[in-house]
Amino acid sequence: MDVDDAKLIRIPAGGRFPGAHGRRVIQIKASCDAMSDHGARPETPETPTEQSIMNIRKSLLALALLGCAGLVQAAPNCTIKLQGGDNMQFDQKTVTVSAACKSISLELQHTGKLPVAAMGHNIVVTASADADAVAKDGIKAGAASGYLPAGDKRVLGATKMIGGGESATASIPGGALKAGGEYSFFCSFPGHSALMRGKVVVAP
Ligand SMILES: [Cu+2]
Repeated sequence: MDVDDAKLIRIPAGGRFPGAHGRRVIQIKASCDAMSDHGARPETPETPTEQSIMNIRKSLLALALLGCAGLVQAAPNCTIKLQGGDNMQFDQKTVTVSAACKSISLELQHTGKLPVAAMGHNIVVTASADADAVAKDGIKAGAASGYLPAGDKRVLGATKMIGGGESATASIPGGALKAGGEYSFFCSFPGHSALMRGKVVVAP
């Protein structure tokens, strides 16, 4: 049987049993093998006290994680962020903002390639009851006005009309959207508002 140097060094009492040296080596080697079979010392708690300390630590960690989630939920969303592509669709059907926002940002990204004249997109926010009429009047207003009637009080917020690869931002003043009111977002490019439309839910 071969015993390597590293394991020989582990014999603490080699000098104390000169006569039984050979047997001692074999015994030590056997216990080293047993240790390496089981790998490192298992991290199971050894006493009931250790067990309960571990349980308490796990509970505290879970509480801390819950606390973080609560903070994230409590922060009001003040951004309406949408993408629209050459498929004439927004990436969302419903967005939620808070009536407590000091102002609400509109952020539009056109992920397509077509130019604004062929596949222009914007974000227009109105009361849901006004959406159809504003879209219709926008078409009358024409391309030069970005397909939106100028100075229209029904338009609560709108970005400019953009083409593929472009982005645009705008904002809605705080308080313009009331909690629980019915609001919609849509694109006012001719023919787009039926498909490119969604709900703005206003939380308190
Ligand atoms: Cu559009």
